[in-house]
Amino acid sequence: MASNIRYPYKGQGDQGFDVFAGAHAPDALVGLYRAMLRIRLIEEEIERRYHQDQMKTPIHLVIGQEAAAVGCCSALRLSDLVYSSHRTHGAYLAKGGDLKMMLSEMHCRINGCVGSRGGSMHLIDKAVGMAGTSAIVGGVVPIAVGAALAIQMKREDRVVVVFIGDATTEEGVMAESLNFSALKKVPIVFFCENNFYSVQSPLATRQPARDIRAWAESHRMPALSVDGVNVLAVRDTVSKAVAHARAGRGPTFIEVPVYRFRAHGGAGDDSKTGYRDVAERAAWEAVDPLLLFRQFLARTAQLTDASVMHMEAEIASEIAGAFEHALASPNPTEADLYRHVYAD
Ligand SMILES: Cc1ncc(C[n+]2csc(CCOP(=O)(O)OP(=O)(O)O)c2C)c(N)n1
Repeated sequence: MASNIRYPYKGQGDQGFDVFAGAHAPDALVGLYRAMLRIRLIEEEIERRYHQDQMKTPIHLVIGQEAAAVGCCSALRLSDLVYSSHRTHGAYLAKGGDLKMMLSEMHCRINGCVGSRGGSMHLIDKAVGMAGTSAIVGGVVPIAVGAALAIQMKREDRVVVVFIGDATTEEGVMAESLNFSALKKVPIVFFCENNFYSVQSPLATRQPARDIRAWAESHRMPALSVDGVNVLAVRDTVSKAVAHARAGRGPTFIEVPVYRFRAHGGAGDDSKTGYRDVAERAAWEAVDPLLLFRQFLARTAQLTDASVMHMEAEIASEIAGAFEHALASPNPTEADLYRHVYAD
């Protein structure tokens, strides 16, 4: 099977928590775990209900990639802006996007976060800086660069992070965006979740054997790699890139190796179709970001089974309430179709 997979490597995930933990209050560490757990449980409930066909939207689950979203967004301020591609759920929730509005959107209700026009691939919540997403691979990247340019021109004290996948680095607009950002030193972080697949095509069938990080660096900007299953390492690396941008020193590219435990789209896993090895997925599941961090927090006496059960119950109740809210929400009317339409 053609593959450029370099991870998981020996000791991944577990090796790093001690290194970073000292910089955080224990409450903050538990908060990061809770944020990842919340995304996992929301995703599992979406997956569980998806076959009921009440959610009228494609979905791209982030189960397995939670440490990347939470580590990244926890390094940002509310006023910072996040843009993302089609795999939106993690970034939206980690940036603080409203769950009820997200689920209403996924049920095509008028009180959805974009008024039932976008579905799961277009989650926006401007109140928390979740600024824009696009289903067109690479489409959001120049929009994010433009937002960073506007911030620079208006001398605002904020930064932009754009979530992209490994396949996005194959789009022409990516080279233009890296070039322009490096030239103008706009305050942006390119956050590349490399999950090694584009739909069902492995990296090796799409790119020559190259190091994505080094490719980005060749555009004359700092480029870093960070262990995407270690929430603290991700947070630390993004914090450095954000400080660099805030200081007016321009963009940073971060490559974040991760693995999606589910299919490219929809519910369940699609490994049985043969495009990826079931054993490969199992190796990554052994370094599940939630599992490793929970083990670390238990070992350092910051989390107990009872406290996790309490968290799970609280989150389950929030999720049930949010689904109830979405299902009880009104559908758009015909008149709603014409709102935001400016041409005859
Ligand atoms: C311009 C464009 N080409 C193709 C597609 C179809 N498509 C949707 S998602 C996807 C894979 C994108 O992979 P990646 O950017 O690595 O993100 P991932 O899905 O792995 O998170 C493709 C090819 C698209 N939406 N837009």
